[in-house]
Amino acid sequence: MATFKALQGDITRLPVDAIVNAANTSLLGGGGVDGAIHRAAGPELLQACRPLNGCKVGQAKATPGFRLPARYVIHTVGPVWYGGNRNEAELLAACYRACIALALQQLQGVQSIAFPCISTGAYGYPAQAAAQIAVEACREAAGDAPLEISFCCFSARDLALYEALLR
Ligand code: AR6
Repeated sequence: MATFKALQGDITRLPVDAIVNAANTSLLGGGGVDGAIHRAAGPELLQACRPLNGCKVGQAKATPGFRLPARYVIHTVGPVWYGGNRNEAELLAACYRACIALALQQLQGVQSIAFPCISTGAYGYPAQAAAQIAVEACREAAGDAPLEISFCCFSARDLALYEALLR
C-alpha cells in the first residue's frame, strides 16, 4: 500500500530514500529547490549530472544524493506554465509518474520518496491545480507499491492545499 503525507520544510533535510529535484532540461543546476539541492549535495552532484546529457520535460533521471541525507536524487523537469493550453497538465502528471516508476523499477530499495511542488515556483504553474495533479498522478503511479510518498511544501499555503487533498 502506498501511503501519502504532506509536510512543510526544506526537502534537502529529509531523511528519505529519494528526493525529487524540480530541475531544468540542462540538469546542470539553477535556482529554487534545484539550487538548494545542489548546494546541500555538494559539487559531486553536478559532476554526476553532466554525463546524463540533460532531461526532457516530463521525464526523470536519478543520481546519488552525495552529502544529502537522501540516498538518491531523482531529477525531473516540470513544464513552464503558459496558460494551460500547451499540455502543461499532462506534462506535470508525467513528471510525477516518471519519478515513481524510476524509484520503483530502477533504484534499489527505495521505500520513501519526497516531492517538492514541481513547476509552481519559477515555472509559474498555479499551485492548487498542480497539487491536484501531483496527488492524482502519484496515487495512480504508486498503486499497491510499498512506498511512502511525501509532498514537501516550502510554504504554509502549499501545505494547506495538500492537507486538504489528502484528507
Ligand atoms: N525545499 C522544498 N521546496 C523548495 C525549496 C526547498 N529547499 N526551495 C524552493 N522550494 P522552483 P520550478 C519550492 O522555482 O517552478 C530552477 O531554477 C518553491 O517554493 O524551485 O519547477 C530550475 O533549475 C516552489 O514551491 O521550481 C528550473 O530552471 C517549488 O519548490 C526552474 O527553477 C518549485 O519551485 C524550475 O522551476
